[in-house]
Amino acid sequence: MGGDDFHKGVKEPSTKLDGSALRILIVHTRWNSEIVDPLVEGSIAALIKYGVKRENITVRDVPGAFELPGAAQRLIRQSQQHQSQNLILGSPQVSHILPFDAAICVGVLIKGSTMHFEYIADATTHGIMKVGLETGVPVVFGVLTCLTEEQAMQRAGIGKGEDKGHNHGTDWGSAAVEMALLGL
Ligand code: DLZ
Repeated sequence: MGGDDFHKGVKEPSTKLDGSALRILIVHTRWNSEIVDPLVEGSIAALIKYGVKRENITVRDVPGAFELPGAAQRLIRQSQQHQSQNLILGSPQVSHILPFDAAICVGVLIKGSTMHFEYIADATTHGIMKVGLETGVPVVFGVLTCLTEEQAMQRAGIGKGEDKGHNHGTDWGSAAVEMALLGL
């Protein structure tokens, strides 16, 4: 470990990922949208790189990070209910509504001068983990918890210096495909 060959971040997956049959949900915040939007774009670019069809990517927004787990849970559950209704009714009219195979929650929390950051970060992190475990659908944690705006911009690939940083959204997109394929 360490030295010149140290690989910071996540390595490419060891097996070829084919996301062409997957349906992915992205829920993102409107808080800090100038940083969140490139992260969402990075996630979508990675999903498409791994074969997910653009029409099978659903993007929804919520006000802030605190709302991410609740919204993700409702949208995942809704998609699962549509599927069981289809199975019961055998209805060809609604058979295009299929459950999501994975979700990505995207947001950016930036520390302020009060305890707000700590409470929201804690609730959001645990909430997102819980949604994944309770619905059985992998939910990728795409929330940056940064001390400064500059840190967040670096992690969205829009840093102000010569080094623009790395867009972590791309890692979240590949994680979603990889985790979704574990269940197929
Ligand atoms: C209130 C608040 C604050 C102070 N900071 C952020 C932030 O940095 N990022 C974010 O996504 N949301 C923030 N919010 C909003 C809360 O997440 C939430 O939307 C509100 O408290 C309403 O429930």
